[in-house]
Amino acid sequence: MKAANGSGVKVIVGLGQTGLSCARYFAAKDIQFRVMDSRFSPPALAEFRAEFPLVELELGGFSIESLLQASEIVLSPGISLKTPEIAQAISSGVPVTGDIDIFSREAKAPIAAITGSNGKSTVVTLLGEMAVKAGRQVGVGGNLDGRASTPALDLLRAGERDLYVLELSSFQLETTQQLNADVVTILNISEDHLDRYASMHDYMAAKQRIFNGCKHIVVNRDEPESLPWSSPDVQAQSTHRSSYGIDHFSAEGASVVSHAGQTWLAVDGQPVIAASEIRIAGRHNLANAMAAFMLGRAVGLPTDAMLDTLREFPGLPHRCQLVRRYKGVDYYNDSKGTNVGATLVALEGIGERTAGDIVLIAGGVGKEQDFSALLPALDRFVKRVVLIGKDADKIAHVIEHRVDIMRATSMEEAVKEAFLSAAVGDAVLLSPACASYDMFKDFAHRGRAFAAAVEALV
Ligand code: UMA
Ligand code: ADP
Repeated sequence: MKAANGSGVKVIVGLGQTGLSCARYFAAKDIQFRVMDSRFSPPALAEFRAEFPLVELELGGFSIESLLQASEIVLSPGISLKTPEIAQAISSGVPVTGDIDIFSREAKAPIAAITGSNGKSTVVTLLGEMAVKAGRQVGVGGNLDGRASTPALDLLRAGERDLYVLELSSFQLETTQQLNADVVTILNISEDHLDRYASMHDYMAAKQRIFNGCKHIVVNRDEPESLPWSSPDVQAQSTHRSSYGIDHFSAEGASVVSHAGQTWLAVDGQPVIAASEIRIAGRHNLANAMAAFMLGRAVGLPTDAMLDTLREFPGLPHRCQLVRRYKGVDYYNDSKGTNVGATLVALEGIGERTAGDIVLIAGGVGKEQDFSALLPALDRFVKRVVLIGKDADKIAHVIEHRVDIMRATSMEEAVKEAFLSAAVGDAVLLSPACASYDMFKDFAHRGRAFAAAVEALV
């Protein structure tokens, strides 16, 4: 691999997982590049130095001179297009792209792409499992978190595939011009990332880019936001559509029906599986199951393999996961509840199945969300909220007149407060409605801290 010291080369901005995957991709194609990151010690630094000792790195800031000389900027999702140096380079005519656009140009197999505010990882993993069960060579990656995460471009290195399943965040879609996916869906929209976007409109506009160039759209009939906008930026006019919905029945696509005294999932009006047979529980997971089924159908997966997977898939950790029952109280870890929409679903799902009340542990980085949307569910199900994290005051300001609140400075303290507040038949739920990075490495770290604190009670 040649080192790039001059101008007119690609500049990869960000040296996390995405930046490293882009570097590997360019190196394999013998394309010259350089890398910059605003941090002095970005996460992929050691791996990068080991793999590319000769490639120039600029750390500790974004140099506008280097950006203006770039033939193209390849922007990592963690960096907004509105970052002043990036915005200046764009207005000077430097083209900007992201890993997902590059991936879509290179991928030789069909792409199923999933976005939405909540449920992405569940649906992506479920669809991946369905494809495996059907004997397909599937590559699953994108915005998936933790150990499951493979940046899109790294999927191309893993040999031949006959299907790709990508989880896409609004951040990744910002730099995606033409995804050209075979099937796409926006699962749902609720407030999130309003610390990055000026408005919900901006956030939704980023998500809408998933439709560009797609062949088939799976629509959630219960969520009008899952439909493509008719705007010049969204090119999805002549695509095939199929749909699913819990509240809105349709004789075509997936619906929920009453059959033999039970709730069933129906396809094209015919019951195919009882809801009770689907292993992931709760109404939101029924929607997730239907989404995965309709996406799988669009890429030709056989029905039997998909239904078997629905019977077997246990769900992902940190999503409404029962940690244990102790002294008659159930302790649930929903650390992946990182926005108000997810916490509402958790409160409703667990509230319905709990005889007593919920003690909720919430708080963290609030991402400028409107926490008043939680009030009706707090009124209905919650006897006390234990607040943690950076935006505890902001949340308290909105909810304290309606529900009893306490503060804690660590997860151990929060769990102890919750334990003292809960009575037999109650549930303690960690569903923070916030991001975790003020106190934890990520949501999984937060979930493990909760589980450890619960075990410590015992
Ligand atoms: N950063 C800087 N300076 C830089 C570059 C990045 O401070 O020069 C910061 C960003 O602001 C961000 C962090 O570093 O806080 C990570 O950014 P990144 O773009 O380097 O991230 P990657 O390591 O490439 O990981 C990204 C996704 N992360 C984000 O979009 C923040 C991962 O999704 C994804 O798995 C990975 O690409 C592979 O596709 C994680 C995530 O948290 C799970 N996503 C957000 C979410 O789901 O809410 C969107
Ligand atoms: P994402 O990858 O979009 O963050 P996950 O599948 O990881 O989605 O779930 C994140 C959170 O959202 C969890 O707390 C989960 O209980 C909740 N959730 C999952 N599916 C849905 C859905 N369809 N609607 C609302 N909330 C959901």
